Amino acid sequence: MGDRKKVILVTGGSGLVGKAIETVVNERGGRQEGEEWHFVSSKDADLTNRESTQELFKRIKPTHVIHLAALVGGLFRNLKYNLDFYRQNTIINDNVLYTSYENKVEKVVSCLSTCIFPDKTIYPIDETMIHNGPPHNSNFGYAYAKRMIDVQNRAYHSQYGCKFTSVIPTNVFGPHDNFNLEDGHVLPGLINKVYTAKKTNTPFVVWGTGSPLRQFIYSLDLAHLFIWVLREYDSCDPIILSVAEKDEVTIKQAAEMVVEAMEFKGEVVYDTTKSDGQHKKTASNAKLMKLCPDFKFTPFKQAIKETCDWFVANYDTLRK
Ligand code: NAP
Ligand code: GFB
Repeated sequence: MGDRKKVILVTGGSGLVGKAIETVVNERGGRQEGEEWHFVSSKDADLTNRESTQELFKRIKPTHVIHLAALVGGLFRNLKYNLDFYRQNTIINDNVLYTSYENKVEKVVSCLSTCIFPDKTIYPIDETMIHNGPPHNSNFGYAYAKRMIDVQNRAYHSQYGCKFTSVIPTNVFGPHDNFNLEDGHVLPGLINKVYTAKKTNTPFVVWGTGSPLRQFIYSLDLAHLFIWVLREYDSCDPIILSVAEKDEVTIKQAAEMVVEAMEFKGEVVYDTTKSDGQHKKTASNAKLMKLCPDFKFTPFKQAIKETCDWFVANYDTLRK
């Protein structure tokens, strides 16, 4: 990473992925000698505002940026607010990428998502398919905003030679997630609902049919991979960061894992009046595994258990 003192700015540093990277940097050997890491949230700068973005960069003077900040949500939040997801994220991304260019940041790693791929596609999906057709209608606003990061990265590279790249995580879960039932993703939603069902002796309600398929990556595993991308991955082309296709599970299987981890003994019901969203978005992690053949993902059952334990221990202060 060059020989200037490394100052790494992590936008979205207070979120699920940001806190995982902070844990790995501060507690699990992710920091290298002499590096300065800054994990920022909207309290440090509202990145939808160009001036506050520029002030943040002037203050921190980053040499590297991990760009996570975004309006983020699960299926049901996306279904309701496609315009907000498009506008807020395109504004944040333009501010962060342009300000990184203005401040001669050596490398920026931004974040896409496997839900942005074409809905009608062949499987497994790989990095070459991002723009091959419209995304699933449930989150088209978010998906197009994210796809534009890839377009901007290529444009900054071709016009100014900037080393701007991106990663494409699959569904992420772990400590510090957003456990809010309306806004959050499926695993935090299931954990929150089982906790309440257990406490109130009521049925645990899973939304949808339980048949959709997902690949889930533990936030702490993603954090290790993000740090590897920052240090070692030198292409502008995006790279999928996901567990293997074979590790894909149904929502029903995920719900059963949460029931087991939370030791819930009550009734489980499926509310099929709620949307299933995208049936599947099976992604290939072949490119990652070719570059990191020895990387080991945390077993799903262990990751779910650690997340449930974190949820129970932090119930009073977490986002719900
Ligand atoms: P999160 O927990 O909701 O955190 C979002 C972060 O962005 C927070 O730190 C938030 O700061 C910050 N932020 C939002 N609006 C901002 C603004 N206007 N100015 C400054 N900061 C702002 O999200 P996450 O799950 O960690 O997601 C991180 C990245 O991973 C995102 O780019 C997301 O698209 C991507 N991703 C997530 C998943 C997933 O399943 N979670 C899957 C694939 C990709 P505050 O705390 O101050 O609001
Ligand atoms: O994580 P999730 O909300 O989003 O998962 P997506 C939705 C799936 O889980 C649907 C089922 O099949 C839901 O019916 N589900 C069951 C639940 N119970 C629940 C629950 O309590 N909460 C939630 N949220 N779902 C998102 C994209 O798609 O993927 C985002 O919309 C983002 O943009 C994210 O990229 C990674 O996986 O369907």
